[in-house]
Amino acid sequence: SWFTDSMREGKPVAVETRHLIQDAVATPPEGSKPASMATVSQFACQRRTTTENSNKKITDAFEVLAENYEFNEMDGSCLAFRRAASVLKSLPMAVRSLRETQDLPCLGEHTKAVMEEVLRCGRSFEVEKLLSDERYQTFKLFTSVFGVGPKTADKWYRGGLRSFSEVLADRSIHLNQMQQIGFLHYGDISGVVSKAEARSLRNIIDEAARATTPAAKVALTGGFCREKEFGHDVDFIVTTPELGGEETLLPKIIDELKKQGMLLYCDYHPSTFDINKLPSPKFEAMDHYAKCFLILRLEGSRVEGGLHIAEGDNRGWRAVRVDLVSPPVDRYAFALLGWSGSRQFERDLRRFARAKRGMLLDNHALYDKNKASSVPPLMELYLGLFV
Ligand code: DCT
Ligand code: MG
Repeated sequence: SWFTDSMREGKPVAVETRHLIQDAVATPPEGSKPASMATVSQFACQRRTTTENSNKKITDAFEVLAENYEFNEMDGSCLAFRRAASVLKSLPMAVRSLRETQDLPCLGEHTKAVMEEVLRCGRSFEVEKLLSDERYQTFKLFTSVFGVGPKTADKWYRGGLRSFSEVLADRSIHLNQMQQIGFLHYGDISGVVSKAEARSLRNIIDEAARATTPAAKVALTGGFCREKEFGHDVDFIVTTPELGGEETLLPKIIDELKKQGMLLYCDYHPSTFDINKLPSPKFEAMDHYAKCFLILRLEGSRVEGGLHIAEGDNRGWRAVRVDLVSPPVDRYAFALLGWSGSRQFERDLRRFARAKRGMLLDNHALYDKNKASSVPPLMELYLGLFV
């Protein structure tokens, strides 16, 4: 590949990927009224992104509506509310009036109406109505089970089911393995994972990877690499410096975790990645790297400060969701960029690449349509991983 060729030839570090990212995440220049809402970009990747949120009341309302649109598979409206929430989250201050938001991007009539109500009354009638709506409540409950999406929730709801006990008692329902395990560990998996638990899992995955493949490297990604305090799972990228070595990496790590008695569930998907099929003409939600969706048994003794579980729970362990993805090392930078999140940031980074740079970005590559060639991945990231 170009990557190993340029390594061998000692070619200078490719910088185009970095420029794209730097351009994309650039804050407004000095003196351009950074606090002004007029300077806010329509691309999440060009906005300030912190974990602080000065407009939580409004964004919480937007997220309930977005979630309900997701349940109803109304993708356009769902995206509109997620985009609007993302814009408001990026503001350094609380919005006080609708007038202040007139120059903000991604706010339509509906989002503005909801926002106005929250500003005026402290809540939205539409959201309150939804929160007490039986269908919304039931979908929220059912989709909180690992392996249950809006389609299954809809089927159960239309079958007249409203609670877990009704689902479990219904003999006409066949739960797949994922859903069975989802119910079995429901209390643990529907709860959040703490930063300390994520750190402990990082050590566990690191040890399991290196026990079987000494040169293997593990990187924490997803919400915890964005400094989130809590997450619904813990995401890792694992690879080896040797191209091709990644093919056996996940099965070996899975075996090791099993040997240690930690593996409660494993859904492994081998790689379907084919470098000759790049660039992908259409963005696909899931990349082609080998990956596995796991549920691990995490011992409290391995977590600094203890497990994040209910007081009085004396089991000494909990179940946690862990995702591992294993790209070939020359794809590492793109995999890391794609898995770091947030979802909105990733979506807009791809949109920015296409609309503003004439480039196609996905978790495998950055392709320059103008030059009809792929842009080499960030060498610094690669080097950072293996020094
Ligand atoms: N991702 C994406 N598009 C999606 C889903 C995920 O680009 N539709 C990327 C961004 C985040 C990363 O994959 C991991 O996904 P999650 O674990 O779902 O997100 P997270 O940011 O880690 O959030 P959480 O804390 O809830 O796990
Ligand atoms: Mg995550």
